Amino acid sequence: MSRCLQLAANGLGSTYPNPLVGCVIVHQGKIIGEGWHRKAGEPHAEVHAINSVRNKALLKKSELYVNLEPCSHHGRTPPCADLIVKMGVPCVFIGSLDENSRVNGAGVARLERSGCQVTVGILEKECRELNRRFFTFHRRKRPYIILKWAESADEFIFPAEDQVAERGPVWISNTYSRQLVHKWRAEEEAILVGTRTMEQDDPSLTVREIKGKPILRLFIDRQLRSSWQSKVFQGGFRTVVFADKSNNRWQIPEELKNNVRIIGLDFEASLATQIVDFLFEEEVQSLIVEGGAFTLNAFIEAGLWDEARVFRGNALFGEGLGAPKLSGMPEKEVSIRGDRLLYYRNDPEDGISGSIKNRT
Ligand code: AOF
Ligand code: ZN
Repeated sequence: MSRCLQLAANGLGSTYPNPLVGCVIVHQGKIIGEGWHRKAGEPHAEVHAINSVRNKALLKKSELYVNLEPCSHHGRTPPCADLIVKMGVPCVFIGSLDENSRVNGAGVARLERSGCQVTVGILEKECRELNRRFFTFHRRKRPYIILKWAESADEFIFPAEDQVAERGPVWISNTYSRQLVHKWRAEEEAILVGTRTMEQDDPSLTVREIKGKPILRLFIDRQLRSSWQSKVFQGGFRTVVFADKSNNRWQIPEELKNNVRIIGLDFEASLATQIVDFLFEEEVQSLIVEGGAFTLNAFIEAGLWDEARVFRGNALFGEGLGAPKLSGMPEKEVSIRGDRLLYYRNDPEDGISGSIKNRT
C-alpha cells in the first residue's frame, strides 16, 4: 500500500477532478504489475497496473492493492471493479473507500458479489491524507483550502509605506522559497489574491520555475479597477474576477472573452463563503490563497481553510501591516535555506475509522 501511495503521488496536480490513485499487483510476494492514474479521462490506476502484467494468467493467483476503492460506475472510463472481476483477481486490498457518491461502497459490493475477497482500511489515514483535496471536496462540498503568506521576523506581512518608498519592494522569503511556491501552485487547481495584492504587485499568478499545468487565476476587484494590461490577464490562461454584483461597468475585450469571466458577489456578505460556493459549483477541488491580509483574514474568520503555509523571513519591519494570526501551534516547521516555513492545519480529517475491515 505504501508503494501504491508512492505511485499515486506522481499524479499530484494533473488528475483533477479525479483522485490520486496507485495500484500494485502482487504474485507470491513479488510485485508483477504497477500503475497510477495520470489524468482525468485517461485509464484508472487499476487498468494501467493490470495492463503492465506480462503474464495475465498470473492475475488469477494474485493480490491487487489500491489506495482507493475501485470504481463501479461508467464515467469517462469503464468500471475498474468489472475489469478486476473479469481478470479473475481473487483478492483485493483497499486503502480507503471512494466518497464520490457515484462509488461510495458500490465498488466493494461489486467485487464481493463476484466472490472476490476484499479488505478495506490498509493505511487508511495515509490514503485519506494523500487524497485530502478529493475527500474534502466530496465530503464538505467545497474545495480544499491552503493559505499562504510570508511574514517578517516580527510578523508583518507588509512594511510601512515610507519604508517601501525608501528601500523599494521588500522580499521576505528567499529564491528557494519562491521556487517552492511555484511547485505548490502546480499542485493546486486555483489561486486567489485580493485587490490590494493585485494593485501593489501586479502578479501574473502563473506556474513558473517548474513544469506544471496552468492554474485557474482568481482575484477580488470590487469596483473593477484593474487594467486589461495587468499581468493576470496575459498568457491566455483562465481568469475569474470577483466584483460587486451591482457593478456591470466592464466590457471584456474581444480577445480576452474566452478566458476571462466576471462573477458578481455580495460585498456585504462573507466573500470567502461565496467564493468557495462558486468554486464548488465549478468543480474546483483545491484553492491556494496567496494574500493579502484582508483576503486571508476573510477565510480565517469564516473558518474556511485547511492548511496554512507561512514563511517567516529574517527581516525586521518594525511597523507595517500585521500578518494574519492563527490560533494553535504549527504542525511542523522546516527550514528552506534559512527561511522558516511553518505548516498549520485547521481541522484534522474527520471520519477516519483507523480500523481494518476484512469484509469476508
Ligand atoms: C478508480 N481508479 O485510478 C481513479 C478512480 O470519469 P472517470 O471514469 O475517470 O471516473 C472518475 C471517478 O472515478 C472519480 O471521481 C473517482 O470517484 C474515481 N477515480 N477510481 O477505480 C482510479 N482515478
Ligand atoms: Zn476506476
